[in-house]
Amino acid sequence: MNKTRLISLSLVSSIFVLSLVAGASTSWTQVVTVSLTNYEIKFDPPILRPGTVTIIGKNDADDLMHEIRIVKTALPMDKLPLEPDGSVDEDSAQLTTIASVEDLSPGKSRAATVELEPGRYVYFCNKHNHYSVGMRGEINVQP
Ligand SMILES: [Cu+2]
Repeated sequence: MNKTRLISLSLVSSIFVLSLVAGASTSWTQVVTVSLTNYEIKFDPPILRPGTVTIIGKNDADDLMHEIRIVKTALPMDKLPLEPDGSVDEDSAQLTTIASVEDLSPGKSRAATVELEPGRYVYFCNKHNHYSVGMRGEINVQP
């Protein structure tokens, strides 16, 4: 093997490694766990990168059915428009649902995958009055 051939081989392998790294960064999926207990909802971590996010909802409550809803809105997390029963008005023009994991029975887990763009999102449980008693929070997607 002469010297020219060696150089071109090492160039090829460098390009191959670079394309592997680039491919990995575009297909990287973030995994977030959302745990729901009796009247608490926790999003971990609350700061995410833009791109594909798999949200795993885990209902750790004793006997309450929960759900997870993620919306895009300009409103503060505690000022979403409400229905008379204290649940969030999901049809309001002031919010757009981005993802949801509905009807999570106690002891169950379920996942949803969503594409998140940079910005601020509000998440909550919208079973009965769970939003009004504090099952809500905010996440930030930062480039
Ligand atoms: Cu709930």
